[in-house]
Amino acid sequence: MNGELNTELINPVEPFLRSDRMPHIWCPGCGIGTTMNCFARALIESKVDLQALALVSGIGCTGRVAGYVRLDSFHTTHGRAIPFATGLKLANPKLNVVVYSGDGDLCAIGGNHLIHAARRNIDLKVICVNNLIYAMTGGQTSDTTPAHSITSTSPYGTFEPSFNLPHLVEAAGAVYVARWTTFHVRQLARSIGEAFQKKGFSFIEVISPCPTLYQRRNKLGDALETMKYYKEKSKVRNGAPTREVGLSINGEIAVGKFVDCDRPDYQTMMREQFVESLGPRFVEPSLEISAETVCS
Ligand SMILES: Cc1ncc(C[n+]2csc(CCOP(=O)(O)OP(=O)(O)O)c2C)c(N)n1
Ligand code: SF4
Ligand SMILES: [Mg+2]
Repeated sequence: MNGELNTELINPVEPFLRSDRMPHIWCPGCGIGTTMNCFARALIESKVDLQALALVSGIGCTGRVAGYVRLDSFHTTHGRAIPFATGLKLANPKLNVVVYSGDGDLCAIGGNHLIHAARRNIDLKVICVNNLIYAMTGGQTSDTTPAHSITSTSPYGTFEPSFNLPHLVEAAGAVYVARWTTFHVRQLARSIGEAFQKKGFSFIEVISPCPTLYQRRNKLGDALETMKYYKEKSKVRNGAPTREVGLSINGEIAVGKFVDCDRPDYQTMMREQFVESLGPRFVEPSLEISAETVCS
């Protein structure tokens, strides 16, 4: 080491960021940036063709990911990332389509789209950053807030049962389901890479801290204390029955790959149906979009 800064050494994920958009809006200690780092590393490691990749987000703190990645990305309306992504995938089946959004966006307002995309086995890779609340709007109780948590809308504690997301999406038909926390950066990057190898509806839940709204109100400490908490509370349970992996306020956080199976995806089933019913009249759809199609 000669004491000089080596300017050749840049952070390997930097090329994936729109640096001109920095500084970002996320609070210090927020977990969303960590998930993005893992996502970028998964792209590097799995050598995914970036020209054939689209990323779709909804609205929320997590939804801002779409604005910060140097990829073809779309920041859609609240709860509508999955239908938007479905349209992209159907129009251009060669695309790898990633949906990257929050628990509220994907599973509350967008919950109906989530279960039907899983049922249809649309070939999407869904990354759900679950900070257990609606963060962007002030920390309201969401569909994933564990009972007895304090939130802005439940100052005396929530009491309603929350969704167990891995169980929900498996029951609806997902072919790949995993959960990690922002402490498990390597495992998360590996899972995202695996999802790129799957054809069908893949769902990765990432338990992520919102120090500003959830951690603070629930006296869970700062970002570093939350990492220690995640380390202490998580237990790797690959292959665990998803009905057993629901979250509770201070209980174990089961992490791992829970589901990895295969069944025909939506477009394969559609083609098979048309071939069967149309016989020789079936014409393979062209993926070329002509100028007339675009302009008409
Ligand atoms: C139709 C509609 N309803 C409500 C809102 C307000 N809103 C914006 S973000 C959000 C919640 C986002 O929560 P989540 O998806 O968990 O993202 P987070 O901010 O926690 O990352 C809500 C309710 C909106 N933008 N549009
Ligand atoms: S409010 Fe919470 S989720 Fe949103 S940026 Fe801040 S720490 Fe992250
Ligand atoms: Mg949220």
